[in-house]
Amino acid sequence: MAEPAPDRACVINVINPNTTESMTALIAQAAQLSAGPHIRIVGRTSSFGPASIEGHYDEALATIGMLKAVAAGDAEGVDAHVIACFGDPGLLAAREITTAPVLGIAEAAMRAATFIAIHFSIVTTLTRTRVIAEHLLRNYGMEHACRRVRAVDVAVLDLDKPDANVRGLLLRECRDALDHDGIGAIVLGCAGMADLAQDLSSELGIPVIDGVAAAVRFAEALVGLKLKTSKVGDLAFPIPKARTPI
Ligand code: 2AL
Repeated sequence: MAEPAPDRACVINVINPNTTESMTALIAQAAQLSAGPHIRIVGRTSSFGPASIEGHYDEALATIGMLKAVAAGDAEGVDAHVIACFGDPGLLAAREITTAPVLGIAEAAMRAATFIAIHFSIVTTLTRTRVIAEHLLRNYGMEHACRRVRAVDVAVLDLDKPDANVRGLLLRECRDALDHDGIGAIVLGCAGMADLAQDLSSELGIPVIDGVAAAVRFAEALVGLKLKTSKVGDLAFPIPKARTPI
């Protein structure tokens, strides 16, 4: 029997909604490493907003730059978008303005966790950002599955600083979660932790889920299934009206 012709390359627009280029490079590399063959990752840095997203104000500002990055990806004809920040800032707004699938890394990681475990814990950056994950858990109907939202108290922009000992802190917090939370999986709560998941998983002997990889693979699956964001009902294009251009 003849082999099916490989699909044309699928292009995924991986948006870092903060304005830090070095973080985009880390995210894009992790995305490409976790993607299947025939997947091309376009890493895109927000052109507007905060250098890192660590609170509600940061999220509100970051949403504008993220939406511009979705529009830029659509103009290039990408097949799907990933919002690579664990607060999934502006996820539903992004789904309104495009027909391509849009995945947020928090939702993707949480859903991946529930496919392979009954309960999970999240390990995020600053204690202050825990409330963002808690709100998402409620919105996504995942409260029952998440045992605890933990933090290592490292700022997003310190994650790649060798002095911050991020691997050591994450290892300690994940081990504590494993010993005390009654969980089967751990979700990492920041895109800037994407390069650490596999190493932590091997060291701890428990699935450690990076949302960037999960979102890229779910995006691939939706593109493969030829499923697009529905324009019927709640995610229809925004109602035309006078708006200040973004
Ligand atoms: C994040 C993230 O993923 N990117 C960012 O700027 N802030 N999340 C977090 N919990 O701090």
